[in-house]
Amino acid sequence: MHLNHLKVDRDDRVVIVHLHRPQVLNALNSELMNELIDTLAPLDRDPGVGCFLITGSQRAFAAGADISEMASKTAPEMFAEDYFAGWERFTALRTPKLAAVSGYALGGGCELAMMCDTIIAADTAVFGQPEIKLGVIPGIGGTQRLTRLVGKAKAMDLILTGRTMDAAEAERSGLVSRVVPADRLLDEATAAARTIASYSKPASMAAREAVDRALEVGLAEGSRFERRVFHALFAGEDQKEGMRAFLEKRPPDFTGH
Ligand code: CO8
Repeated sequence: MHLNHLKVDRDDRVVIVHLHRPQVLNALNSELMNELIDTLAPLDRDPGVGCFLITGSQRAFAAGADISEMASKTAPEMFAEDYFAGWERFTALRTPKLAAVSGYALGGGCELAMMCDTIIAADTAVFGQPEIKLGVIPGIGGTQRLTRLVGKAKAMDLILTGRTMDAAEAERSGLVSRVVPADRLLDEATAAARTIASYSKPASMAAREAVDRALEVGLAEGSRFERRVFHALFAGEDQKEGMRAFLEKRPPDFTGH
C-alpha cells in the first residue's frame, strides 16, 4: 500500500507508525486517518504483532485536525460524512497502542494520543485542546477522554481557556505515564513497546480491555469482568507456559495460543 502521510517501520513484534505531514505539523486529515486505520487493521489480527507505537516528529506529534480540510464544511456535510467517525475504528484496534509524543499534541493530536492505551512524552511535549480558539470544541473524544484522564477541573481549564500544558504538568495530572528527554523518546518508547510485545498477546489484549472497562462501568461490574477474563486466560497455552516457566526458573516462550 502506498502511504502519503505515514512512515511505517517494523521492529520485530512492534509496528512503529510515524505520522508524516511535516509541512503542516502532522495535521490530521481524512486521508491520514484512513491510511492509519487501513495499515493497522490487518496487523491487529496478526499474532506476530504485539504492539503499535504511534509517533510524530520532534516538533509535532500532531498539531490537530486539519483546519484547512474542515474550515469550509457545512453542518449537513459534517453530519452526512459523520466527519471523523472513522477514528472509532482506531480506538477499536485491540493490539496495545502506545503514543510517543514530542512537541505539539494539540486538538485532534492530543485526542489521538489519548486514544492510545498510554502516552510516553518527551520533555518538549505540549498538550492542549485549543479548539475553543477556533469557535468549536474538541470533536474526537477530547471532552470525554481528557476529563476521565485528568479530572473535571483541569479538563475544563484546558478546554475553556485553550491553554497548553507542558510535559511536567501532563505527567502530574495523569495524562502521560512517563516523561523522558526528547533525544531518548523513540528509544525509550520502543523499549516499552518491545516489552509489551514480548508477552502473551491474548493476555495484553485482555489486560487493556479490562483497564478500559474501569472508565465505563462501576467497580463491582468491572471487577467481575476482570475476574471472568482472568478465568478465561486459563484456557490458553500461554497461561500454562508462563506459570510453568516461572516454576522452572526459565524465561517463558509465549506463542499467543
Ligand atoms: N491544521 C492545518 N494546518 C496546520 C495545523 C492544523 N491543525 N497546525 C499547523 N498547521 C500548519 C500551519 O498553517 C503552517 O502552514 P504554512 O507553513 O503553510 O503557513 C504550518 O503548519 C506550520 O505551522 P505554524 O507556522 O503555525 O507553526 P508555529 O510553530 O508558528 O505554531 C502551532 C505552531 C502553535 C502548533 C500552530 O501551528 C497552531 O496553533 N496550530 C493549530 C493548533 C490547533 O488549533 N489545533 C486544533 C485544531 S482543531 C481540532 O483538532 C478539532 C478536532 C475536532 C474534529 C471534529 C470532527 C468531528
